[in-house]
Amino acid sequence: MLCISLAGWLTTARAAEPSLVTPPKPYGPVPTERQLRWHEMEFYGFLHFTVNTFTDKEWGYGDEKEAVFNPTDFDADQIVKAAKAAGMKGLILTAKHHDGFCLWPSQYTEHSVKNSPWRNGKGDVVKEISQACRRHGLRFGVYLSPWDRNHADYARPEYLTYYRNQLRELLTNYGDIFTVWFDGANGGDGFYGGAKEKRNIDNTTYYDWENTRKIVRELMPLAVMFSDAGPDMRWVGNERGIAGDPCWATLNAANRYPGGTSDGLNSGERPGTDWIPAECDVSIRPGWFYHAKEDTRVKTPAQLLDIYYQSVGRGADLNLNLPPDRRGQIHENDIASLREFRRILDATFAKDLARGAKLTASNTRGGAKQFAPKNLLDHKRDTYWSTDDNVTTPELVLDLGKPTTFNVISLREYLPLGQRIEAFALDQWKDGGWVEFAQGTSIGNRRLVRGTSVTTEKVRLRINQAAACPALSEIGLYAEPSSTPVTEPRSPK
Ligand code: FUL
Ligand code: CA
Repeated sequence: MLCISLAGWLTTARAAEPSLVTPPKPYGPVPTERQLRWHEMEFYGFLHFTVNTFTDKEWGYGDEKEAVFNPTDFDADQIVKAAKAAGMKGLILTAKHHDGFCLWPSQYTEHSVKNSPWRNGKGDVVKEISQACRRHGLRFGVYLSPWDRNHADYARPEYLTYYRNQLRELLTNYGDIFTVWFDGANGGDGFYGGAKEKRNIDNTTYYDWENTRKIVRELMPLAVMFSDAGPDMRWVGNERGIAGDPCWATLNAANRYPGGTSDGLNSGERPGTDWIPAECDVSIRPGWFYHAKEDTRVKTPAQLLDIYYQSVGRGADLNLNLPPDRRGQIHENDIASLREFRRILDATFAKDLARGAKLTASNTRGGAKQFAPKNLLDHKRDTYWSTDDNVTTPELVLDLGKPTTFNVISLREYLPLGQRIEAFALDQWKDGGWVEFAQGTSIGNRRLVRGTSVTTEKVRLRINQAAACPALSEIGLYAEPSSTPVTEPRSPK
């Protein structure tokens, strides 16, 4: 008797108090708070700007006169507004590229804007861009090239002190910094204070990365650090902006370092010891720096869309480079391409055709509301559908109530519980039966399945393989405007 009434009480309590159903345990490595913030950005930009802009080079030798840096009409607001209009959530400026010229008046070198004619030597590009970012609601980050072809001490221990002093300057004087971008390039030869010789360093030891990274953690605890090897996000292994398929957010970080092997970076490693998701960096033009001869070679809206679907749409973040020209502004051709790219994305994602759909899942964790399928339609990352621990291949049906046409499906996993889903398929209801129209592997922060249009009343998502019961926070259906341009042939992988 007692047993029965106790059981009855438990059942009632469970229904009224869904928190009694415990959430799934995390699977594998999981993102940190700073990484979660970064995942939410999805799309931001690079600004490659320095003496190269005026010498028409991609890599300065380090002997450039400060006098060559002289933008005729530098306009930080124009630059930041162009990025914002494109939908970027932040900008990363080359505060110092390989040539060693500093875009801020560093107290540790004479090789900077302070000895240029621009703003009579009183200018500070880092300051102007960081402040414009703040004004327009974008986050700001810095690229500080470890390789320095100007500095006399490069390759000696003294240079490391110089490099770290500069890092401290950038992280102390310019407000909040969302990322520090550590490049892995080292081509050997350079000016090096007049020595004009080849200087090779051992990438595994010279920069003492462990201690260099501590400076960032100390001064800017929420900043994410980029390099080939993380620690917070990794290079995707190519400069075309294309993530692997699959693209896992996990990697085995041991024995990796900036400039080290690119094996495994494109697709990540599964199951992987560390959460180090991919960043896809690519320039809107062939080069990273502005060259007038490339004014006609700006990527088209169709090419930018392909890149977006193959980067953001595979769970990575996209870092698209916009090189300011000799005026110190983003060229009109780049702006025109970005504008059309953004217009199409906005038109695509303005309406979620899955909104209002009736959802039925083959299993819901503990039968609890907290883990119910409707969490998939609220556009909130922190609510999700999950299943009982032993159910790793559930199905979900979306009843749209009427024939609906779409060609993009958006999925997101609930990242704090790790990357769990390994394979899925999508079916449409057609002539009284289910017909598969797409399949995929990794999801992570986001998977955008983009294909030809499907018209159906019902869609079924099948999780075919998962390392642990799935935790999915979003499913959405979208239609690209019929006028969307396509690249012919589709850009190669
Ligand atoms: C590379 C550099 O060598 C390029 O100049 C550019 O900055 C690119 C983003 O990273 O390693
Ligand atoms: Ca949700």
